[in-house]
Amino acid sequence: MSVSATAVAHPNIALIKYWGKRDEAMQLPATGSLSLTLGIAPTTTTVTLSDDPKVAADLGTLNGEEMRGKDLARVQKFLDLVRERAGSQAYAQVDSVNEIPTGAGLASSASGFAALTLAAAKAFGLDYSKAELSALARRGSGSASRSIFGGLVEWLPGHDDASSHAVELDNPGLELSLVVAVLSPGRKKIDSRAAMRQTVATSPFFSAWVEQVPRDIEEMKAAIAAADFTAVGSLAEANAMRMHATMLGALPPVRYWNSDSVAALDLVASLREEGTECYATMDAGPNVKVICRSGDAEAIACRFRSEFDGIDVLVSGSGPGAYLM
Ligand code: 2P0
Repeated sequence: MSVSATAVAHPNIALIKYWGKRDEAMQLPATGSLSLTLGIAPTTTTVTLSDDPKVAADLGTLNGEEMRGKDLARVQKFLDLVRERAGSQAYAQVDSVNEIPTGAGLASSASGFAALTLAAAKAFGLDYSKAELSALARRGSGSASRSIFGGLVEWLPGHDDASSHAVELDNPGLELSLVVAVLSPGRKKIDSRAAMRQTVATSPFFSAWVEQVPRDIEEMKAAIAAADFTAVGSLAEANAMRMHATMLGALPPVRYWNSDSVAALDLVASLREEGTECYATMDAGPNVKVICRSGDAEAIACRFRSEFDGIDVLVSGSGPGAYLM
């Protein structure tokens, strides 16, 4: 009988962003980061070890379609690492279902590699702590280290492979929600890994970013501890703008925004002027995510639906860490 394990993980959205690595091979980030794990749009992944000696490679499906090219190569490289740790020769079949548009700056690689980490660790018999699972997930995709945990999460930059993992933060009283305006569900033109590399190599603003982020993290942790929504939201928005400013300084510039993104940022500013306190954040894509108090989320989502014809608008509160089925 073949060994199989299934895991579920949710995307996360960074309030203080991860942008740039100090070690590409080990996936060590230039700075820490801090995120909220969402309660929507999970990835469910089943890893089945092959007991057929004719199978000589890992294979997979994503949303029912065969994985190929770069996506498959990334999964295979990750499973090579898991095999090495487990002292196994077995190849695996990976079947993954993503309930969010893949590659659209909605953190599908975070939920994807977090679910793959948990399912693969179980199937290959690695008895890992959550911190160890988080460090392993990081090797697949940096932001996946955060989706191992639920709620508010800090990814510690660490000094080596084992120490660069995420931890769950106490949340003494913030009821945060995110409204995700899916302005463009297509695959992004430049993937975040290549865009980060370009930013690190060419943006004259990158050193200022690396100096600023640790300050932003400390300030954010103090705001969370004080349950100060205004401080959390305004700092998250400022940090996202700083990240995009840093990548706009690259050569050639990395610009994920489109004209709808700018219109959405304007709408967030208008809502605030009208008395609904909310703040914007953006990742490696044109979509805008609105950080708000949970009680305001539905009204903000309604407003986005009426201002942007035909777009998907998702609402999410805080979600759980990755778990086995
Ligand atoms: C974040 N992003 O903190 C930032 C903000 C996108 C913008 O983490 O190369 O897919 O696999 O480590 O994790 C996207 O980066 O990159 C990301 P790799 P990943 O959420």
